Order: sequence, then C-alpha cells, then structure tokens
Amino acid sequence: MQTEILGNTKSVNKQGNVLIIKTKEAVAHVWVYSPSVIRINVSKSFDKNDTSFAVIQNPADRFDYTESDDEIVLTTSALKLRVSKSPLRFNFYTADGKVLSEDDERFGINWQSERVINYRKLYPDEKFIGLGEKTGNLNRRGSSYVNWNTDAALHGVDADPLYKTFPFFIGLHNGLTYGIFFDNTHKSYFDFGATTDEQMSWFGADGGDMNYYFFGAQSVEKIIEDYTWLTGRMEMPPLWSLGYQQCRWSYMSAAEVLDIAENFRKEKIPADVIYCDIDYMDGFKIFTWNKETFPDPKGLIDKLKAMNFHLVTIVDPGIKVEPGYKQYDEGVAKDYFATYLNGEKYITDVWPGRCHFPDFFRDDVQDWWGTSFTALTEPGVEGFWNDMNEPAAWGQNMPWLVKFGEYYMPEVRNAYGMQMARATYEGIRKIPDNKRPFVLTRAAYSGTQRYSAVWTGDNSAYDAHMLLGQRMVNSLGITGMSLIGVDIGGFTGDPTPALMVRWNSLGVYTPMFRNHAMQGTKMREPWCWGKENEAIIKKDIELRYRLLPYIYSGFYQSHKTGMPLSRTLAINYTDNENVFDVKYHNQFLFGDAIMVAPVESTRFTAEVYLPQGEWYRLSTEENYTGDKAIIAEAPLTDLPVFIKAGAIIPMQNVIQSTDEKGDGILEVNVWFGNEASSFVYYEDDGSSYDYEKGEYYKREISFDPKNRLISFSEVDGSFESKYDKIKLMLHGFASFSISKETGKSFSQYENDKGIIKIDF
Ligand code: MIG
Repeated sequence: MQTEILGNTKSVNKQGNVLIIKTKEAVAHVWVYSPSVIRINVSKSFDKNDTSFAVIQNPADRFDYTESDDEIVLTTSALKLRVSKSPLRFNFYTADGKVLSEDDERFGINWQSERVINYRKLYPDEKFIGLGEKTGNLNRRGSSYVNWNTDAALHGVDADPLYKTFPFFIGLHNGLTYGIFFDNTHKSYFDFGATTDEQMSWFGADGGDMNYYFFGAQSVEKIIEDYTWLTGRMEMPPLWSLGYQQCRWSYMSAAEVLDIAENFRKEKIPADVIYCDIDYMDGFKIFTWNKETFPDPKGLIDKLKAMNFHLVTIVDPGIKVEPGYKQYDEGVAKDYFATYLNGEKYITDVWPGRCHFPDFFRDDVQDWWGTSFTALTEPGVEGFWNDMNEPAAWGQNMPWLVKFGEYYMPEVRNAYGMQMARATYEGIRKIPDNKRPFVLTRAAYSGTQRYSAVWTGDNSAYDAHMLLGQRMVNSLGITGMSLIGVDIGGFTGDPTPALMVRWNSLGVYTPMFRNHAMQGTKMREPWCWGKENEAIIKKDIELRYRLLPYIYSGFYQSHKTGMPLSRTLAINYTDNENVFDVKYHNQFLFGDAIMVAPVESTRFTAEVYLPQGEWYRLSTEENYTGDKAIIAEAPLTDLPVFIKAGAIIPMQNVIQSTDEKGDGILEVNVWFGNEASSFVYYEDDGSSYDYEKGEYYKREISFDPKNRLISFSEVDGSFESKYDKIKLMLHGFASFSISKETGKSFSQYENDKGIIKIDF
C-alpha cells in the first residue's frame, strides 16, 4: 500500500483570496470564509470546479497573513491559523493564542493509497459532540464511527453506520470550543481517541480530498450558527407539520385512511397529518395509485381536508422496469437512470421488483423528478416522504461501477438521499401555489436542512431505543437539522402500553411528532391502548397543541440562526461536566426554556439533573434550585419536565387541528426568576412564503424582575395575529393577585400592535 505523509513546503503563493501551498505529495488551499470559519483543502488532484453539496457560501475576498522561514500565520479577528511549513501542519488557536486544535506533528495529513486521513492531537480533557444521527453517548470521546448511508433495518442501539452522514463535530477542551466539518461524501471515518491509546483523534475518507472547514467561534451556539450559515438553514415549516402525525405501514385502503381520520375527530384527539405508506401504490410503482384500494385519490383527500387532515405519501427512488409505466418510459427515453460505466442501466431489486435508479446528480433528472409529482399533487397530497434513498435495495450496496452524474457510486453515495430530497423539494416548490412543501427524508448529508425534515429510520419498540432516539434528535440538532422525528412507539415490534404512553409523552417534545409502526405489528393509534391510556395519550397530544405558539417561534429561531428546537444540554451548559454524564445525557432543552428528562417506561421515579439556575416542575409548579440532581416522580401521566425560571412560554387553547382558529387567546406564561429574560414571539400564516415579504407578526416579550416589569415590544411585520387577546399567566410570582383555584394569576389585554407594559 502506498503510504505518504504530507511533507515539506516547496512553495507558497497567494492568488486572490486563496493561499496555495505546495509540497511534493499534494497541494493545500486555504481560504477564509468568515473571521471564525477557515477552510483547508489538501489534495493530490485539486479540482478547479470544486463543488460541494453542502456549502452555500463563498470565501471572503481577502485575509491577512505573515510568512517566515518556518511558518505562515493567518490571523482573523477570531482565529489564528499557524501553518508550520516543514512538515506542513495546520494548527488553530484563538486570536489571543490559546490552543484550539492542532495536527499531530508526526502524522498530520497522510494517504494510504486513495484513503486520506488527518491525525490530530487529543487533549486530556477533550470531549466531542456531533456527527448527527449516531448511536453511543453524547460525549463521543472513546468512540469511532463510519459514514456510509445504509438501510439499517432492525438496527440495535449500537449500530453504525446508519442512514445519514453529517461529518461535522465540535471539540470541547480547556473551556474552549471549535468545530470541524469534513466536507467529503466518500465513505468516511471518525475516531475520537477510540483506537489511539488516547493520543490522537482522527478523521478521513476512502477517497477525495482532505477538505475541511474549521470553526473557531467561542460557544457551541455560535459554532452552530456558523455551521448553518455555511450549509444553510431550514425554511419555516408548514404549521400543520408540527401537529400530531399518524402513520402506519400501511393503511391499506382509502376507507381505512378515512376511518382512522374520522376516529381522531370522534375521540377528540387532535391530529393534523395522516400518511400513506407504500401500499397506496399500484405494485409499488412510484407516482401511481392502486386502482382498487385507492380508486379516487382526490375524493379521499377532499374528505380528509374537510376534516382538517393533511395527507403525506411515501416515494422511493426505485423506478420499476416495466414498459408502459410512464416514469420508466420517460426515464429510458431520456437516459435519466444511473448506469454502469459502459452505459448499461443499473438494475436491482427493491419493492416494485426490478428497478432502475434516477441519477439525482444531474440537473435534468432533478427537474424531471420534480415534475413527476403531479400524480400526487393534483389530487391534493401535501407532504412527500422520501424513503429508501441511501439508496437501499435488497442487495444493499450498489456495485462500485455504477455512475451518478460524473461520479462513481462510492464517491457520492452519502449524498444520494439529499439529492433526492432536493429534487423533491424543488419540484414541489415550483408549483405556483405559494405553499411551503413538506418533505421528509431518511437518508441525508450536511445541508439537507435546506430541503427537508428527517426521521431516524427503523427503531424498535423498547426503552433503550426511545432514549437513543432522543440522543439522536439532540445530536442531529448540532448538525443543522431541527425538524426531526423518531417513530413514536418504535417501528419494529409491539410496545407495551406503558412504553406507548411514555413515548407519546416524549413525542410532545419531539420536533416532528409522528406515531409510526411496521407492517405486521399491532395497531398503534391512540385508542388502541384501553380507555385509561387513551386519556393520557390524548392529554399529552393536547399539550402539544397548547404549546404550538412556542414551538412555532422555536422553529423561527432555527430558520434565523440554526439553533435546533431540541437542544442537548451541551449547548447551553457546555462547561458543566454533569450534562455529559450518561445518567443525564438524554436530557435536553426543548426551545429556550423547557427542560425534558426522558424516562424509561418501567421506572416511575427518575434521577434528573437540574443545571445551574432556578427551575419549576411544569406539572406541579414546584420550585427547585439547580446545579444538583433530584429524584423526580415520573408516573406515566407526568414525564419530568421543568421550566427555567424567567421562562416566557406562549400557549393557546386546545384545538383539534392547526387549521382551527381556536378561541383567539394567546396565553403568555411567565415563570418568575431573578434574572431578566426575553422571548421572540413569531407568527405568520403558517403555510405560504408571504413571511419573506414581511407578512409576519413578531414581537419581543421581556421580563425584568428588577424593575418589576413585563413588556411586549411593538409588533414588527404586517401580519394580523390570529389571537385577538393576550392573556398573561404568571407562575411563581409573589406580588400579583393570585387565583385561589389555579394558584396562578392572570390578566388579559387586547392584542393590539403597540407596546404593552405590565407592572407586577
Ligand atoms: O423496506 O415503506 O424506514 O418507515 O414504513 C422497508 C415501508 C421500507 C422503511 C421505512 C419505514 C417504512 C417502510 N420502509
């Protein structure tokens, strides 16, 4: 095996906004993207086209550096990159010289045949978070991972690789933070000190360049902001996608779909979304309907709409080889399918039988795929669930000689699913109805947040999977994804009633709240668990609907800054060792102010860590001083959920679907605290792009304990709120008149657009 280590510098050249450093083995390019983001590309064959599926920014025009015999020093307001010339190594420091991350002096960047690896120093106290959808602990120190998008059916709680690739991690040591995004779509590897006797961490790939972005901002939150600046942020989601979603593999007929939807309304359990899994199709042929079981799709969807339900249907990439089938004929006529290197179309078996695979790496195929949705959009389907796009086939891996665009499969496999989601999103987006598409994808690569929501694939109906699912949601949040679901109840197997109830109560605080189950499992809908459990499930789903104004404002943060809705405590409490303790590492903040502690369905008390500050239990209003662990009661009726002192949480009354207006009262809940706080309340029509033209309603609500004042800023934006009244609900305030019945106090105001000030 030919093995080389990056050696001595032979030449240094600045060309416009890039620094080019040559050695015998390779050429390095260095760009500054922003003061806190520097890109390094070390390559044996740097491609002038230099494309990225993930990155949407361009490098800055200029940067400052100095050069001496031994080193080049590049300085920005936030970062110092010292490049030692011989051998060529890249070492990053804060602007004032504190070590952030350095190459291992001995091995630095190296190649073994095509495989390229970067060995970096590992610091004694260093922790790592990130990589998105991965099993294992919040702190990834001591673990190693592979990225190779895989249909991980029946995966256990330690499986790797899974469906998605997010080659981005954040390192934490010495009270400092840094991030590395290794933008390479080949099979890639990350090792956080698992195999190197605690000497090094390393990452690399089977091919391509050592192409990475270094983030030097000093907080996890700012690094997420920079990473999502670089790779994009989500649009505002359709409001209906944040309601309760009911799915199953499969509801077998239009009659069954209607029956389920009707039952939600009959039982008065709020819900917005129902799904059709693969069995709605004719022989699993994408963009068709089964004529016997779904004879009148438009009729079905009209009836669902009349009940305020939105329909989502699944689409897989595999196109059945069958002359006479529209998508097959078109794809063959225009050569839209992936081929072997000699031009023969690649064929493999998946649901429909023998299939070809659209080459989503070509623009014309993207366009074609996008326009093929008419069979679904014309009758009124509103959401598009992209499955099996790792891509998956019964033989699993595709042969390495299959071509996608100009690439071979191993070079871009990890981006195939993202390209499918992109084609879906862009196709739907082009329909001139001014509606936000809802796309959901299983496979993904960095940047997918621009196009789609994700879910974590085929989990199982046991407690450890529920907890793992939460960690994966929290971890995906670090890598730019915010609208994330897990199959509530567990895809494989049958949950016990206790697990179903518990998991549903966690679903309230899952960004995308979807109940889904595998073919052959017992029915899973809320009424399948006996009257008593149904009542608990219903109450929890009602709580989700009460929280929607807060949740929607949370997604506005994701849209604006990249902050995810579900946040590992490592974001806000980075320097607190306890949050990485495996006893507490599933805990998370849901938005700014709600802390949730997931608990197994078999335990009815839980040890919960309350970070520094004051907290209130949501259900009891009991007050706690944090920076300690407590034993919390955790019956199935009451998941341990705590509210941060100073929290401002807008809520609404219970509605059966987001299409209902409700009672027109926005209930603003404030929990007393000793520190000032504020919350940006955001509202718009929930479905169109008019918010991009200023049609939103945004105001800052602030709480100031020193001046005993709660205030609402003037409204920004031209949207008329759907709430005519604001009701202020105060919790834990001593000096406000308190209702005897509820223990809370409240007062009510007209929701006009001017400043409101309330003394207490
Ligand atoms: O081979 O469409 O992860 O959610 O229900 C299985 C059937 C294909 C896998 C997805 C799952 C979906 C199922 N699909």
